[in-house]
Amino acid sequence: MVDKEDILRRAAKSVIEADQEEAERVAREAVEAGIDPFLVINEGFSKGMAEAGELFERGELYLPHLIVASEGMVSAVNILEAAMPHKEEKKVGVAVIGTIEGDIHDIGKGIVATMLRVYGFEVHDLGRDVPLKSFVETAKKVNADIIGSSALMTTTMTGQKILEQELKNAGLRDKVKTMVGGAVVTQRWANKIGADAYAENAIEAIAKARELLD
Ligand code: HCB
Repeated sequence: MVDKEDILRRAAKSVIEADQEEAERVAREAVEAGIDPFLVINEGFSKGMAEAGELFERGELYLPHLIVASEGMVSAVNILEAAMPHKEEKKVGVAVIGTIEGDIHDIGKGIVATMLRVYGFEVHDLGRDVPLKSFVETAKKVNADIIGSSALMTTTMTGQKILEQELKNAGLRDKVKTMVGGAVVTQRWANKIGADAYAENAIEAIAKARELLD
């Protein structure tokens, strides 16, 4: 019998220890045991990544370790995402999502994109290091209802502010809602730059995106 708490603990540990094989094993075991894939991502792998980030900040863990840890988390998340059921049959809205230019962090953005898909959004994921003009052009092209931007660094969060202005310049700001997120981003930042919503995690992102479209 697979113990849920044990799975969550092992998921976090596999990221901290940058053990890709164990990360994939834990993900597969979680799927086989029917444990909510999102719970495993949020309460297991993401917690491990947050702890790895703290160790990195304190100089107790180095960048190459973080890179391997990220690869392990990405493959585990892929296994879990493939097991997520589709919750909505009807299309809820059109979302454009990406990580702001200059920023290559894309794990969290990827999770938000998947969750939006699971909850019925048509998602256009532009990837990472995305030029601001691509957000604007894609939003126009696909007639987006919402743009979700992700920034993990203080140097790139300013791009979210410029994006607000670029959308105004393109005459799109009244037609599209904006949502911001990423480790360094806060509700205060969202208010300051005039974004429509801030989401701390993927679950909140779904709730906020739905609220904005209502
Ligand atoms: Co990176 N890194 N990193 N990093 N990194 C951070 C972000 C620091 C905070 C670590 C630190 O110093 N404490 C720091 C930024 C400092 C700052 O500006 N304040 C940092 C740095 C400095 C760097 C480099 C510059 C390091 C270097 O080269 N010297 C470099 C970046 C180069 C660049 O981008 N140009 C770098 C590189 C890396 C990797 C490659 C090793 C790896 C990224 C791999 C990848 O993404 N493919 C990495 C990682 C993994 C991290 C940490 C440890 C974890 C980030 C992560 O994936 N978290 C991070 C420390 C931290 O965040 N505490 C560290 C897990 C996900 C699930 O959480 O917050 O990203 P999330 O997403 C959540 C949430 O925010 C929300 O929902 C998601 C799911 O729940 N959300 C949204 C996210 N986007 C949203 C968008 C929306 O619209 C709505 C909600």
